[in-house]
Amino acid sequence: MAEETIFSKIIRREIPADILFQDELVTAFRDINAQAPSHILIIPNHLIPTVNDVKASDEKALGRMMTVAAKLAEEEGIAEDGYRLIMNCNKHGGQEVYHIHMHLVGGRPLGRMLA
Ligand code: IU
Repeated sequence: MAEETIFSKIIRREIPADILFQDELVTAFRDINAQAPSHILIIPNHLIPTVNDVKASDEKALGRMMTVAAKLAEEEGIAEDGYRLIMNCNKHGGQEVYHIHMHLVGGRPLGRMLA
């Protein structure tokens, strides 16, 4: 069994976070170290440590992460100008929290860098 991270506590609301959306599959909250005016993390409610661990049975939650990203981008007012969705995997990808998460980053020009 993979070890829980702080994100499981955020999902269960055991520690505070600025949660913008939650349903039976996913949770979205503001990143505590925002890199842009809008920086939101969208995560599955069940623990998947890295993208390498993704299974076909996770597809429903992963699809929901995308629809929630689009909805939140609209709500943040960044949909038209644009934004970036990022998922980091393992050491070279710069992953720090081993519960997969999609970064939704926008609100300023992000340049040509991938991350
Ligand atoms: P990474 O893709 O694993 O590098 O991103 C982890 C992100 O989680 C990073 O941007 C942190 O600022 C963010 N984060 C958070 O929002 N709240 C927390 O309690 C912790 C990390 I720990």
